[in-house]
Amino acid sequence: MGKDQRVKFEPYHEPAYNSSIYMINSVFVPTWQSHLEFVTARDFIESRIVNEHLTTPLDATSEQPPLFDGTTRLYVSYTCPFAQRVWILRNYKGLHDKIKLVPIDLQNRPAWYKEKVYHKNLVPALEHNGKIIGESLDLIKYVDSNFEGPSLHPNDPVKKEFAEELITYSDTFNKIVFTSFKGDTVKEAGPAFDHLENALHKFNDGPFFLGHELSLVDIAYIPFVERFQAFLSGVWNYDITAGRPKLTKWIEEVNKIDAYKPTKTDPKVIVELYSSLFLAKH
Ligand SMILES: N[C@@H](CCC(=O)N[C@@H](CS)C(=O)NCC(=O)O)C(=O)O
Repeated sequence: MGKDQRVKFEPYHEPAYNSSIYMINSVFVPTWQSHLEFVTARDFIESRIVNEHLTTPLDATSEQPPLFDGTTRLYVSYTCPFAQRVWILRNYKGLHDKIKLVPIDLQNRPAWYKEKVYHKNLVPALEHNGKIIGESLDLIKYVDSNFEGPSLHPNDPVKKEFAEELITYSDTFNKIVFTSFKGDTVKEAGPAFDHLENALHKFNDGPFFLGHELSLVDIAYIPFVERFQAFLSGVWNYDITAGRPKLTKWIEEVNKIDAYKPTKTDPKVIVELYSSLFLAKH
């Protein structure tokens, strides 16, 4: 890719996803209370997701939104997998009204972001109760325990230990796969996906890592598996689901989650971006 050509960062809108802009369940059903007894907590949360128009990312020319005025803000980039973790959780817990999404253009970043908001100059960052918090894995735990809605972190000690182990492993997983892009990709990346496949066998009431309910573990992995699947298939013709039935089912179920759909990046953009990052000739 030439120096002046930039990948256009747009949130992915699935063609089958029937709306012109980022619509989730198209309408809030006013009679939900009468149906409440028939729906699970998950259905209930997803039914509360309101239509959300994603705004244009703020760039070097944009004014800073007021800081610490009582609004809770989640600073993201629409294509950042780390930010996507927190974005999915915020959607899943139905926190659209409680946590305002503030997209940042990382290619043309506003100076005030580093100077006034987050000194590390990274996304995601959460502005809450007069402080700024970063680091996506810490943030998903923070949002889960400091905001309303059912917890996505287990109480059961066995599940809790397994969850912590897998959340910690997510950094290793990412490192193995990202490193493989510069080496013998399929051979080096394969064992990382086998690790996920084996982990998904642990609780047989799946399809998720801790059983039948989505948890923070799934949320930690979703954005990265999304990108790796697109890139490995698009460039190496490597299907990460081949011979991995649990991972196949996990991806299938994850893709049904309304809270996740508007956070997805177009696979073509992933292939283009990752090709420019990892396949550049030196
Ligand atoms: N460890 C951080 C990583 C965050 C991160 O690397 N974000 C990238 C975007 S995906 C970023 O802000 N990059 C800007 C930069 O490196 O200057 C987390 O988990 O939140």
